[in-house]
Amino acid sequence: MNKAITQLISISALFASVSTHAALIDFEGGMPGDIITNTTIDGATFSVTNQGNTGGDARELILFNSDCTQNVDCTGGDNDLALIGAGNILIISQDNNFNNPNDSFAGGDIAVDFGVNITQVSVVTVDVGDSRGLNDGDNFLAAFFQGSEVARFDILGGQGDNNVQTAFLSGLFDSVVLHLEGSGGLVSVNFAPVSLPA
Ligand SMILES: [Ca+2]
Ligand SMILES: [Ca+2]
Ligand SMILES: [Ca+2]
Ligand SMILES: [Ca+2]
Repeated sequence: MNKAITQLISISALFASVSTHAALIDFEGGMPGDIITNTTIDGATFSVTNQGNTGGDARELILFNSDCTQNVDCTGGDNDLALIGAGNILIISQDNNFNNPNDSFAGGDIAVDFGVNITQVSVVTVDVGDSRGLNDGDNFLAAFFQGSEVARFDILGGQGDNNVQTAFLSGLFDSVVLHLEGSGGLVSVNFAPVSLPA
């Protein structure tokens, strides 16, 4: 095999391995109540810390159906997570009742480990920084490179129930953490890999 073909193949392989990691994760691949803790979706692994427990077991990351009518029929009485059109969103379960998903009032840190270096991420949230007296920056999205924080986006406080916000970060990092002081849901994660060398 000549050198040009070898290079072409290796570039193609690199492109393929990189492009598989660019993704919009919207949690439509599962069902409400599915446990997402330590699950990998499109190359990104979701985990949670500092979320407390149900009185027994650690609170799990689960899916919640946000296509419910505000003030009427959301599971677990969580009408403040209604966001018509968003379908499944990710929450920290209050009580690990997977038949009646309900987000936790106690918050926690939802980590997304991309497994590769990325350059930008957008995280859409619902009901984060609601009317519970939280201030700007109490909730935030932080980016980490090899374990060190490199950037932070402060999510606004005092925005009311059902508010939707987008946290955006760019730079070079391999994981992000969504820090929640209280209740709220993660609607989507959109991330881009490092670009190929010219
Ligand atoms: Ca709630
Ligand atoms: Ca969704
Ligand atoms: Ca709740
Ligand atoms: Ca709320």
